[in-house]
Amino acid sequence: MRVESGNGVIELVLGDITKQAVDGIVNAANAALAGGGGVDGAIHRAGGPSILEECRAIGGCPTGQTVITGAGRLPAKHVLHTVGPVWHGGGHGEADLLASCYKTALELARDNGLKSLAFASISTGIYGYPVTQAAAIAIREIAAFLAGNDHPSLVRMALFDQHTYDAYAAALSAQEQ
Ligand code: AR6
Repeated sequence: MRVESGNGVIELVLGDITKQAVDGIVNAANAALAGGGGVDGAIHRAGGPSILEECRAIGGCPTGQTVITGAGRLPAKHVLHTVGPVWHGGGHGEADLLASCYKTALELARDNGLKSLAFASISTGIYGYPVTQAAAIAIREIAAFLAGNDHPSLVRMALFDQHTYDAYAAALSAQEQ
């Protein structure tokens, strides 16, 4: 699915983020930037040890914030590591923190001159954020950013399974109306 939005395009693809040949991919990291399972593990495995070395040098990242490294052997040029909230029922600031992940990643991409950016579905795996709610926040934040900025002009969600893809497709269709 591909939709024009503000000064750019929002794209949804069903697939592996480590295969995306874009200027930046956004990893669902943890606050220690220590690597882990899920998409984080896949990115470090495919990209090689230089990404973890750069993460160690940075030291950590608070929830809702984003840092940038190189991308090692990946086809992307950079990895942006954002730290999503763990879902604790929705009453602990989770929505604002998740919105901040998308906003800070997009701003960091812009400030580094990136033209294309691909996100994984932040917080909806191990961190347990309900995907319908997470998708609505992600699409809202991306559309707001594209309305006010020239680049990155291509923002892609790389979604790993059909259920997740369908949730983002529904959120993007709702945003269009
Ligand atoms: N490409 C795209 N999406 C993927 C891939 C992939 N290769 N692999 C998994 N996903 P998760 P979180 C999807 O658990 O919930 C790690 O241990 C996955 O199906 O990776 O933010 C970190 O170190 C799901 O839809 O991230 C943290 O400790 C989405 O990516 C913690 O997990 C996010 O799932 C972060 O948990």
